[in-house]
Formats: sequence, structure tokens, C-alpha cells
Amino acid sequence: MKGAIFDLDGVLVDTAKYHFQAWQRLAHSLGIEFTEDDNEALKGVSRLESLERILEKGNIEKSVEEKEELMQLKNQWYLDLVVEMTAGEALTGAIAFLEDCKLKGIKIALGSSSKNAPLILNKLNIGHLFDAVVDGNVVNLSKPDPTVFLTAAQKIGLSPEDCIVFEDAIAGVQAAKKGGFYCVGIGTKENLPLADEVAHSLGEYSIR
Ligand code: B16
Ligand code: MG
Repeated sequence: MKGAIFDLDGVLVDTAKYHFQAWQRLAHSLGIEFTEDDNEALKGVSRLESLERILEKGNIEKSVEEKEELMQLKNQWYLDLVVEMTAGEALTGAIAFLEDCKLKGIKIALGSSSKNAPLILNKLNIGHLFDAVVDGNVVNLSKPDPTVFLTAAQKIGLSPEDCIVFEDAIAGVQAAKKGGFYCVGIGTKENLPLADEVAHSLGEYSIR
């Protein structure tokens, strides 16, 4: 492995719980039920596509302008939770794993769908460890499209065969495999059957 590409939410930090609270608040305000299972299916999916799936569930149609307003509302509720976040909320072993990659001379990139990635990296004090950051501000094609990971590999000057993608979402694992990457799923084999191998956290994975 010459390069490691990390998803953010669910691999380095558990922001999924905050996405869940904010989406659920928005869905309820529209009279739509929103469960943990619904949230699971939105992991790795972009903000716009997530909203569209929720509206579809409620059989509700909105104009482009209304969707924009709803996304802003959800994001504000999400940010209200994220601003309180501390470096202690990094997932088990995540920061040590990034530092270990750095020591071993492995190039490090972020491959996230989130437009809030820079703020979260800042909150975790890990921004300086990354050679490239590719997020929802750079690529707006939602996973399972592989563009986010292909762009990350390109930015660290490596081909997909030389990189490992670390992903927790079904859509993210699909994106990595479509892009031709070896993919370590953060989760279980049952949740992420397409991953080449799985680990419960980065703390459990050792670089070979
Ligand atoms: P934002 P990842 C994804 O991040 C999240 O898993 C997904 O739930 C979220 O909708 C998406 O980012 C967009 O996030 O609203 O902050 O732009 O897992 O690809 O790091
Ligand atoms: Mg994720």
C-alpha cells in the first residue's frame, strides 16, 4: 500500500449520529417517519440525494428552491451538534492509524461526500496529516460513483491499485470497488459483503 484513502463519517469519526438527529428533525417537520434503518441507507450519500430520498419516502414534491432551503435547515441543525464536537470523538484507533501511515511514508487522502469535512478535520485536529482532501465541495457526484476516490488517488499521484480505501458505507464500498481499489470495510462482513476484508475499527486493522 502506497496510499490510504479514508472516508470521514463512520471511519474517522461518528458523525452519522448527528446526521441522523438532523435528518429526523427535518423529516418529522414534514410529517415523514425517519428511522435508524433509513439513516443507515443514507450513509455516504450526498446531502441533496439524501433529501430527495426522504422526500420520496414521504411522497412529497419540492421545487429546487425549496430543496435548497430544506438542506440549509438540516445543515444548520447538524452544525449546531458538530460545533460541540471534540477530538475525543474520533473513532477507536483512527488518529493513531493516520499517524502510523504518516510514519511509514504512506500518502494519506480524504475521500468524503461531506461538504463539512474541513470543519470536522479541524475539530479533530487531524487536517495536517492529509496530503489531499477530496470532499463534497470538490466532487458533487455522490457515492457509489467512484469519482471521489479516483480524484483522491490522482491528487496523491497514485493509481487505484496502489491505494487502499477505508469505508463504512455500502455506497462507499461500491464506489471503491467500481474505481478499482482494494477496500477495507469498517463494519461487519454482513453489512459490507462487497468489501475485500472488514475490521470493526481502524484500531483493529494492521498495515501489512
Ligand atoms: P454533508 P462520508 C457523508 O460523509 C455522510 O456519510 C452522509 O451521511 C452525508 O449525507 C454526506 O457525507 C454529506 O454530508 O451534509 O456534511 O455535506 O461518509 O462520505 O464521509
Ligand atoms: Mg462514511
